[in-house]
Amino acid sequence: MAMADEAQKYSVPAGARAGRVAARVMAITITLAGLLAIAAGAARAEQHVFTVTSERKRVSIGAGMTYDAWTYDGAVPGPVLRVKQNEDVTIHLQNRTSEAHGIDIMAAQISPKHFSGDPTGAVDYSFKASVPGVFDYHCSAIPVLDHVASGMYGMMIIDPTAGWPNGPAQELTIIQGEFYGKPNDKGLVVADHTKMLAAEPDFIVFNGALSRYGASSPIEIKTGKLTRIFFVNAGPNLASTLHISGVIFSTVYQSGNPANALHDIPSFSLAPGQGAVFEFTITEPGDYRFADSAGAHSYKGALGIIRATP
Ligand SMILES: [Cu+2]
Repeated sequence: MAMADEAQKYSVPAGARAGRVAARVMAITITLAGLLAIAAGAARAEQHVFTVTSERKRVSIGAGMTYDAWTYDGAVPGPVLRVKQNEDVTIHLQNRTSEAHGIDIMAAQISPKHFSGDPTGAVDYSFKASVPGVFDYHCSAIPVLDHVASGMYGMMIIDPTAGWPNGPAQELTIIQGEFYGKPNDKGLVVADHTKMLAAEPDFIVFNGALSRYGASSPIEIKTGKLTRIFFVNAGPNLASTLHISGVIFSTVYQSGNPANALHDIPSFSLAPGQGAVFEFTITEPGDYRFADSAGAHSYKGALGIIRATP
């Protein structure tokens, strides 16, 4: 299961923060200049540095099939990047391929010229995570359609400064994506640009693979506790309408922003590139089917099982 706190391994180690705090405390006994320095330090936002690589990788996409993907860090989707609101974020994208790649994080309010580098060069930029929410990120190299359809997408979570209004929860991260092409006799799905342009995917998946959350590998949660799903529809072409059979979402935060709260919603649609946070509490134990409500989408793979136990 893609637990959201796995993202913390990409963040600044807690020890580094503790060291900075200790340094500030020692300075208190010195001079006025020292005190001013302390004030400046206190105002400085936490800095999160994420180093991500562009890599070609043959990945499993479920049902015995593989795909020659373009990836971040060798996986589809890429890593969950998680910070707190108002923290400073620096992105280092190291390119381990021979073609151009980039990374467009939809939480970054800066010139898009920063998102792509030279064909084989690195990409480096910084921004302030000023708006809370759950955001899509994706490759910015041309054609973007092919790069996203080939696996270059992921999720950034920006936790609100005041925390989530409904408090702690069991958290999940789910990204919906599409694959275009038929498998050959070895199960290798060959990318089909014509189908990408026609917006006719052969497979629609949660977190990169068909049947990732089937009956033999469901998402496991506890009854009676709030569950919070951070969800992004990476597309690149089709809408996603998340529904969990037997569940009405108590709260949906459009774009994952607590300022955009909706209540008692049974299903909710997201265009490509959009995200939302879904909250609910299951009381009765059982297997709960979650799916894209568009029948053709769940038929092509956008479904899974949430298993709730006491
Ligand atoms: Cu790319």
